Amino acid sequence: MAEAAETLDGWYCLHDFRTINWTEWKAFSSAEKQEAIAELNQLFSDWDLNHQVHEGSYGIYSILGQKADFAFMLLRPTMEELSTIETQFNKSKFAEITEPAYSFVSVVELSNYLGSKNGDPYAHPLVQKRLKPTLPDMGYFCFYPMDKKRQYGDNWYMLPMEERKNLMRSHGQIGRSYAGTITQIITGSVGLDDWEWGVTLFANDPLQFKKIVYEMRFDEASARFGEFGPFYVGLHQSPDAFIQSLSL
Ligand code: 76R
Repeated sequence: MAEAAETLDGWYCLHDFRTINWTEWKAFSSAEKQEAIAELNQLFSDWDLNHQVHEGSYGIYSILGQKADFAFMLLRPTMEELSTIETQFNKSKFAEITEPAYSFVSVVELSNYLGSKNGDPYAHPLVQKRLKPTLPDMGYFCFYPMDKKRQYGDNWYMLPMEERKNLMRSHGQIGRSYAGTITQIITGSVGLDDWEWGVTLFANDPLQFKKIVYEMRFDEASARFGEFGPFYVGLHQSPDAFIQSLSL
């Protein structure tokens, strides 16, 4: 058996994609709209408070294309908290006129391919910062799930550790050349959802998503072993902007 990679695991993560049934929203009376907006404001201000005291984080994104209209990315120390938030939202007036589009359950993950073996890796402040990330205030968001191949001949999970380390080193080098341009959060979902990882990217220029993903396609870790699910791209929205967009 190949040596298993060890993971460092941080906050749990829910990516929740929904569409809006505009016909139903427009049919709401103004009292119903007000009720829906007041509830949303309350929910968002709870999320914001949690984010300020660094007990979790959240992002609201307006999704382009027909796969979804908006997405919430929510991070919390426990699954229970995520479950509570999901139920709170589902019971809200606004949720009555939304429909599920896609969701992804995972946990923020760092692997041991490139880290040093000395001491407790969790003790490192930089590791803590990456395992409990504050979602960046960058203009654009990109999410997609992925797997590493398990096919005869190209089975990532049967490669020796040394070989996987070399491949991840090259992958990390490409990644680091986008420092300051792309912020990435890798969340692990083996045993939690249908794919092995969620890749969430943030940038101020959406073209950089295309650049990094394309460049990585030529790198062996992705070229040979990467398998990809659906891509979602969107714009970061403040709670106020999200609510404003309902009345446009
Ligand atoms: O965590 C680190 O910074 C160390 C280096 C590193 C690891 C171990 C790293 C760096 N990644 C790691 C692991 Mn990554 N990453 C992706 C994608 O579209 C594609 O082809 C792949 C999707 C992108 C865009 C990306 C970006 N990475 C992983 C893993 C887990 C693999 C495993 O355990 O087998 C996956 C699935 C994955 C996928 N990666 C970086 C980036 C970027 C931008 C970096 C540099 C981060 C930085 O140092 O700032």
